[in-house]
Amino acid sequence: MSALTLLGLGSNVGDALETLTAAVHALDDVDGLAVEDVSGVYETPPWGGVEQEPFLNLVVRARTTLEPHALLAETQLIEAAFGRDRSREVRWGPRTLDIDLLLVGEQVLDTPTLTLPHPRIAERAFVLVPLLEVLPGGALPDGQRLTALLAALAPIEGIELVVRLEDVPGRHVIRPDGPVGGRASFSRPAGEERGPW
Ligand code: A4P
Ligand code: MG
Repeated sequence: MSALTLLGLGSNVGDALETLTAAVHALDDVDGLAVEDVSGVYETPPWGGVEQEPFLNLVVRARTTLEPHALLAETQLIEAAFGRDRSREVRWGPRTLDIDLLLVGEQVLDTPTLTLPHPRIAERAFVLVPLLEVLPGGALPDGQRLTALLAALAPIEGIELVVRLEDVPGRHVIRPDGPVGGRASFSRPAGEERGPW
């Protein structure tokens, strides 16, 4: 049985677009994780009070057979592979790559190393805007609708769609077994009337 998982990616150090593109590929290469869809890439004002460059953010929707801590271990390996050095970081400061586990199925967890859903989804338009793109009609496990959470943050300023990865020449995000042609290689499943869970 696989679980639907939503991962939030952010970068504001180095070539953020290059990093995010490569990170999506790296996620898809993880055994037990298959990327289904990727949101647009958004430029977002820094959240959290640290003065720093704007971020690029996107959200990945994937299926996973990994249990959440194993998934976190994989995402942290990818963060490290992109040069992230946690020992030199300021909280909510600049990042070459941050990967947050936003949702893993309907799991609710609160352990020293992993909290699910991610505890700051509701405060972050930079998460909710791309998340809604790949999970329209989505809700948190406690039933709160993502649209309601985003509406509560209004007015939202400074979040701009920069590009879709599939539209960047030479940076196509292509699944080896994906469809040929079409808009996105990570296609949305047809007819999701019942909601994604
Ligand atoms: N951890 C617990 N739960 C989770 C989870 N659901 N997903 C633990 C991922 N990690 C989780 O992570 C610290 C520890 O949290 C991990 O070792 C893991 O065991 P972290 O990424 O260093 O920091 P954090 O405390 O999780 O903070 P958070 O909320 O992820 O924020 P960051 O990463 O510090 O924020 N502004 C914009 N516009 N866009 C951004 O992407 N990013 C940051 C960096 C600040 N401002 C931003 C952005
Ligand atoms: Mg994080």
